Amino acid sequence: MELGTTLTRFLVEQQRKYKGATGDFTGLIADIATAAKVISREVNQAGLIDILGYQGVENVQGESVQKLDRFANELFIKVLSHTGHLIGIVSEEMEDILQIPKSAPKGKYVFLMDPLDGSSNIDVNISIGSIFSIYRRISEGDRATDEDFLQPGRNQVCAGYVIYGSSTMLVYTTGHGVHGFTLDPGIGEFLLSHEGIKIPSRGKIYSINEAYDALWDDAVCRYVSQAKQEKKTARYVGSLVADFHRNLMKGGIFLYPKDKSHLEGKLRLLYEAAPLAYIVEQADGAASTGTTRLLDVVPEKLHQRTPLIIGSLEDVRQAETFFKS
Ligand code: AHM
Ligand code: MG
Repeated sequence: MELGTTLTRFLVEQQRKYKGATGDFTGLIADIATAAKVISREVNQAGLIDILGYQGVENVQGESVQKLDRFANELFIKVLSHTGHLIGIVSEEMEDILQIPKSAPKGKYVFLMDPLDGSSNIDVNISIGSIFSIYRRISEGDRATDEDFLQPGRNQVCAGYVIYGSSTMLVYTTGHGVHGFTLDPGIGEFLLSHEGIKIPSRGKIYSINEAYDALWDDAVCRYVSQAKQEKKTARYVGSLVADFHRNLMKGGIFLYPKDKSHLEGKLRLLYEAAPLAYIVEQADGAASTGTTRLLDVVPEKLHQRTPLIIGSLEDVRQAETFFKS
């Protein structure tokens, strides 16, 4: 489709193209885009208004929550609760499942999100992002249950992220390729900028927090030294969406393995790793725990952590040989 097409028109055309499409995603993605525009505006103004700084509370992972995290969480909930498409929401910012209120129509999907990932970077003007994932519910009845959310990533029906960077972009997949839209702030519309994104099968970049090298397993040490021998270059923002987006565009590998102080890894399976894994596979890349395809991991807990190795297909396959040996 022509570059510059609005997201709304693209969604309508996609809905026409795929038989059996109900329009559920057209509505959901349009609503996600609305929330993204508001968050984008707030992120851009964060340096101007007194919205920075920790609020003095901790989220379910025991980390400090910044004001914009909470704002983004509440905004997504407000925008998505009344669409009629969802039955429940899980967020990094909430310990339990949020049930769609009794007053609102219920739908057949569940929504998972990290409403504002990398938020410690906001006050130093580094890109941050929102990540989301959608599954068809499994349970019946008028409440979402754990089993609706504890599905392997391969069951996702939609996943995406928004990056609030030098420009704001929305990137998503519904299983028919990965498409990217750039926000034109002048007209307030997301415009098609990247259709059918494919990640190069090999990249020059490796991204890992090398400060943890003393804590790494032998496999990680050996892989990173191999990457250096191959004259790869290191890039690590420390903001997952930014590190992932750069590698998706240019080719490369991102690793957040488990180590002696992150015994299960750091990143969350359901709303950080799995959505990006679905996107990268749709872009012909790969995602792994080191030994297992990430999308095949069956979650046991809503806020479960996982090791993550993600990026260009050949780079990820090569890294896996170190973890499997
Ligand atoms: P957050 O969800 O608390 O923002 O933490 C997730 C972030 C990711 O964006 C990033 O990839 C990772 O934490 C960086 O962790 P580290 O500082 O240990 O390298
Ligand atoms: Mg996060």
